[in-house]
Amino acid sequence: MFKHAIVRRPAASLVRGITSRPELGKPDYSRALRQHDAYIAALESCGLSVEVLDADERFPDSCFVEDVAVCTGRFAMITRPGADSRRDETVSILPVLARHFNELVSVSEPGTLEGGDVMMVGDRFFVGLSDRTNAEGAGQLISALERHGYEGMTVPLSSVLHLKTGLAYLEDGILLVAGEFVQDPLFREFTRIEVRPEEDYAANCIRVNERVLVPAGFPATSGRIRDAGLNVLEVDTGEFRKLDGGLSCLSLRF
Ligand code: CIR
Repeated sequence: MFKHAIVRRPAASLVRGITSRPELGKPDYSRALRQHDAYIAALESCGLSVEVLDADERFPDSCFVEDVAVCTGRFAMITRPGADSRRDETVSILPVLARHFNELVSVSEPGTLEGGDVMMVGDRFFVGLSDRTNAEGAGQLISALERHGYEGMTVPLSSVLHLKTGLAYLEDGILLVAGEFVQDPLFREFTRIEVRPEEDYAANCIRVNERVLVPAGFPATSGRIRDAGLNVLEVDTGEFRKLDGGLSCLSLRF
């Protein structure tokens, strides 16, 4: 059960954020702010108290706050983003998390880790090895997890930006899978809901208490999640998609 979420307002510098999809165009800032308002309202409707941090113009990607920390039930880890332009986003999240967690640990050099690469499945954590998260960073997280009685394992990625770009754990043994993960034997134990290739962006959903937040505009995926008996809430993230960002990236939940 999640009680809290932390989000950061998008900065106007968002238009200079990192993207692998320039053909989608630059985000429209006022539309992004409206979508962010609706995202906060969606989290609140799931019973969360949402702490809204001020925009930080120095960092165009800083609204993707999921990447700067990993929050568990027992401790939080401040990451060390692999993207150079995002490296110092962690400085301002530390005092915020210190108010919520008794124990904070940090990834140290030469480790890199981004929260989008970490998927929590009960007491187990899957950690993607990506262009942003290296073996050293994943190893530091897994050691911290093991010290706190959790388990962690790495997952090599081939084409997605982050692990949760292509996977979402929806609780109750249900895993949403897209692309390179559809046939991956590592995830055979789960009841899998497959995301069609043309809807692959919709693999980034989040289960928040009794609901599953699904990006708006992906009817096959939301239909399949509903068919599994889950309560879907659609949220428009179209402007964030232009920067490879989705529903999970926009908050820290704990
Ligand atoms: C980036 O490339 O870092 C941002 N434009 C998008 C980050 C998305 N975060 C996530 O998937 N957790």
